Amino acid sequence: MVKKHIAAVCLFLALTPLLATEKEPLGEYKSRRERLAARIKGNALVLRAAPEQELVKYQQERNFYYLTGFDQPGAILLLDASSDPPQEFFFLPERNSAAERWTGPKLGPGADVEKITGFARVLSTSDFDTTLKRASEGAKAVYGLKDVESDIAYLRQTKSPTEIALLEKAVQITLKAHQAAARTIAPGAMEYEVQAALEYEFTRNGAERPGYPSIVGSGLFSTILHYNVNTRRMQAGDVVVVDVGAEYSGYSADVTRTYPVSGKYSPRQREIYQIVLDAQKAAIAKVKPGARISDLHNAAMSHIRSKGYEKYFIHGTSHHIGLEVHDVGDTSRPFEPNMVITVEPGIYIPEEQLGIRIEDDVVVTTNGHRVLSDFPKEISEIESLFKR
Ligand SMILES: [Mn+2]
Repeated sequence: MVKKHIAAVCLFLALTPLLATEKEPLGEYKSRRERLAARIKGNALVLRAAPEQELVKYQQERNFYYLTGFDQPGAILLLDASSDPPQEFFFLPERNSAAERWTGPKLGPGADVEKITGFARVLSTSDFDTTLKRASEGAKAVYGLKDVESDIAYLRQTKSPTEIALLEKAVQITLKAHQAAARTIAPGAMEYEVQAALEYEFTRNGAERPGYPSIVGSGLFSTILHYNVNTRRMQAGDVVVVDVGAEYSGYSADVTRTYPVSGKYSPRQREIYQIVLDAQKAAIAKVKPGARISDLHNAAMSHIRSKGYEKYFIHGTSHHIGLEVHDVGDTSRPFEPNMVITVEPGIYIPEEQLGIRIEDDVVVTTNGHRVLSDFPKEISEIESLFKR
């Protein structure tokens, strides 16, 4: 018995590094499955883990991860919401020692794994067909991912305390990356040098990857919203838009600052920068329960319009962040506490090679909001970063 227990602990220790860098308590995933089951009462649901691809870093399908916290290929979740109470089954492929020599040890079905995954029943995928057949007898329908996407998106829009902690960690890493970016930006430096410096901070601080391709756009490219080629040599007098976000334990930050390449904004750059900054502050001030993304956009737009730059503000002001950087869900839904959004107005004037965007990540609180990305954004603060 003792021997068996030691074997289980060894297996657990050996496999722990294969799971996500940081997870939520297993009960959190379970409560999501319960909430989803309540929404699809009377039906059964089958969700499959993302397949493994050769020489591609494994990334679990986001909804599957949200419901299970499990990030290995081959798994299947069966949620039978036709029985009362709902029943859940988790299936794993039998371990394959030959394959594991290529891609490392995996979890297989069995009692030890039930403790690690938080599922009461972890079966072999070879039992899936018969289990599904039994479960679907009493079900109105057997749903797949497409059928429940909007239900899961609804759940994903409000974050648990641990999700907010993971997002805060992603933001903190991203702010270190912005420090590194500001240190690297100089006349004559390449945009990709800035990208390298900031992504080095991502990796060395435990981020899995950039949450989206890092944007380092100088000169004319400051006006291209999703420029990510990053091959231009920066010139004195340019501004450079740095729009980046670390992905930490699955959660992506999204923070933008616009820096002066020579360390000091020109009078014209200051003028436009201040308009964007004031628009951003006006939008952030609107963040509270009950408000909507459209309220933020109206606040930012009305300031920019009052200064005559309406036609140069060509994108939305805000989106949710989470397991995806443009996170899922209804964008017209009124805010609730623990939603996390970006606030990011911008003005882009291609004929002047001048683009300014300022973006922060903000969590909705019970009576207002809290800005997670506490990083210099006043003109004098940004210029101070460059005094070296
Ligand atoms: Mn964004």
